[in-house]
Amino acid sequence: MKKQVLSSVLCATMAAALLAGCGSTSTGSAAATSAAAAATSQAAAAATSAAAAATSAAAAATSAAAAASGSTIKVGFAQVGHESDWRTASTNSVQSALSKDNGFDLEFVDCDNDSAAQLQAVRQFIQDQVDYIVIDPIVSTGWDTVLGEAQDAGIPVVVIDRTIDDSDKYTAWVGSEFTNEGLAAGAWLKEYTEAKGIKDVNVLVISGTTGSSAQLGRSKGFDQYVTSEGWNKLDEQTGDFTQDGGQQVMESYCKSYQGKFNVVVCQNDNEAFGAEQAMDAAGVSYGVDGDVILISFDACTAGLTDVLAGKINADFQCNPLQGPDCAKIIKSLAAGQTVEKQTFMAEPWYVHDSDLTSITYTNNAGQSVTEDLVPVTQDIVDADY
Ligand code: GZL
Repeated sequence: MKKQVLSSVLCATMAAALLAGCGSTSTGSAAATSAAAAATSQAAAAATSAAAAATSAAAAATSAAAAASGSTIKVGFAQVGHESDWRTASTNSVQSALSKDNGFDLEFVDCDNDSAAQLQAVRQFIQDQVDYIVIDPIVSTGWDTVLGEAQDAGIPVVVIDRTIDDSDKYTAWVGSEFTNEGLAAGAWLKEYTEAKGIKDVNVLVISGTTGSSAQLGRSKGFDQYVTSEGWNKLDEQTGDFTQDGGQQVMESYCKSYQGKFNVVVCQNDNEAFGAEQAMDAAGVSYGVDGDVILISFDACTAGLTDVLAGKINADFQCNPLQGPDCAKIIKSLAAGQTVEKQTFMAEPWYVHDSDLTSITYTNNAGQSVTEDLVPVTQDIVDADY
């Protein structure tokens, strides 16, 4: 059944419950992103627990309606893969929000970081005549043809996390402003090196999956500071968002640039864990008491644990919990309502030291923003995704 007609009670319950929780904002501009990103750790922790409460409240309301209507919403989800802690949290968030109890029949495909397999999965969903398709696109291009096929089949597409940059034939997107993540990292490094009196900044970058919007945005944002501050970026190679990838690249860097670098930027926590292993083996000290400043992205639980321990100096969160928003969007569409084209996730910037309390930078929308830096505590680690 293509359309799920839900009672106004269910929609009101869903809207109230989910608006209380998942820390996202619906906006056409990045302004709300920067405001939301200023959320404190307590707000983030509260949002996490509220999101859990919201999801269970919505489940109760939705399962009643689904039982009453006797139908469920069939959804095909083509996930990037299983490359990182972040990805595991993303998969769990979508699977728990689009569960049978919540009125969904979810067809899940792990595309194992293979773009051809991901396109094939979407075409299979079209063949299976699902009601909706959810995609987390491995790379940001090559999508217009298959999205046109979904459109011709009358199947709305919801994109989560990474962006599709060569087509707008999808109904909604929920995710992060990746360029702002890179800009925030650059703004923090500027403040940090100035406060520490570090004049020569020699940077090595371990980037994410080449061509993914997360990699493109983080590189674009950080490189604006490399240029404006005159930092010396010695090299940038992809670690493909994996721990093995981060370790292999860092092993090579330790040989090629021995004694020449004092900053390592890893575009996700799993790469940072691999880089730590390689620097340990090479006898290179890093972190708040080391010779090398280590910057990471995602701020997963294990990443924040390393920030608390002083191994990672700063970790720029990328929020993986798009499940509740995804469910809310699909339920709204099933009820014949319109939805925002873009929904940005709220995401704090975490640091070890508390001497710097905020950063000010010009975000990707050209606005000057000031955002909190959140010193990591055990409570924050315990409340994380
Ligand atoms: C970013 C997400 C990235 C994470 C990585 O939104 O797509 O992919 O930063 C993950 O950990 O593998």
